[in-house]
Amino acid sequence: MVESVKGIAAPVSGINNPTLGKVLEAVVAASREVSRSVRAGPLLPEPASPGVRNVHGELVHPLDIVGTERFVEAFASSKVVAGLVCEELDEPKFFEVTNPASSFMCVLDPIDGSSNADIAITIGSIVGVFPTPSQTALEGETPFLRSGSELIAAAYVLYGSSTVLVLATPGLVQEFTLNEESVQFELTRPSIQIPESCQYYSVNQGYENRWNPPVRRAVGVASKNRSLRYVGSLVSDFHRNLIRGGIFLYPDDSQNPDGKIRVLYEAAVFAYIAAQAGGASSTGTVPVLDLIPSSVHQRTPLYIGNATVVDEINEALWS
Ligand code: AHM
Ligand code: MG
Repeated sequence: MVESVKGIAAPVSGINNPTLGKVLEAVVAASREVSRSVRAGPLLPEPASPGVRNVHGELVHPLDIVGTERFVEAFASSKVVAGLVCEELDEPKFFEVTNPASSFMCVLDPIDGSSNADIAITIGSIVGVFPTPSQTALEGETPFLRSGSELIAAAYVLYGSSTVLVLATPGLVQEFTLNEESVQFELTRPSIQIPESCQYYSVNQGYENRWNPPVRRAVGVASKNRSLRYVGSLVSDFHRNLIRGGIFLYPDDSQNPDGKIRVLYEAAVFAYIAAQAGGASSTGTVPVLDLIPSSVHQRTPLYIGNATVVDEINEALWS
């Protein structure tokens, strides 16, 4: 346990390494600012160059720009984050650190679910933390081409009806809620375990006619006797399913043969968090945590949440 992480109101369990505590401080500092910008909604000033497209060809929302800038600044000034892969940045970024041997590499989706940003619906930030590899030169994509099983911590922040930070460290998932008055995060769920009962399934059912027969079978299994809930921000759908019990599916389809969700800064991060909370995940072929991407923006089909239902989905895909 570290005694204090700036921006969090109590000692934080699960973080025994003060350097890792600094990474968390950077996440807290950036997300508090992003939270303010999210709450401004359409009152957020337009960026200098609106209408830009990102590396994936998607229109960049002003919040994507703010989110990227705040996290990049926070990681750069932490002096403990040596590198960053960000959804909005074509290439990995590298930063000067005090001690490379004890530094970290982060993966980031600064604003997940940005299609919901203009309609006041919950969006979030997603962060994964890897130790810096000692034998690999810190340049290009190579130091990031590793499986989620190497993550040592992960977090997401939800900008919803309240701002919530969920932090996963080995064997422990905690939730903190931002107290808007003190601007401190306070512990609100000290140890999250995904419920054994699976109430909800989350999938974009509108894509049904694009699915192949095994995927239809898998969705059929996952949906049986469950309520459908789909926000369209993975971070929101994941959070509900983590707390209330559920399963999220974003399969491959005829228009997205690799699915839509990014391996490094979405699937692997959530797979790590789900695993620490007793859940599971699959690409439909392998456990997500075993998947080593061959490029930093690679996509994957994703099935994640209740461990029993993930098994049933795998069985349905391959029967
Ligand atoms: P984004 O990171 O560009 O916002 O895209 C990822 C989002 C996920 O949050 C969400 O689960 C998915 O896209 C929704 O996609 P769709 O509209 O195809 O259902
Ligand atoms: Mg995203």
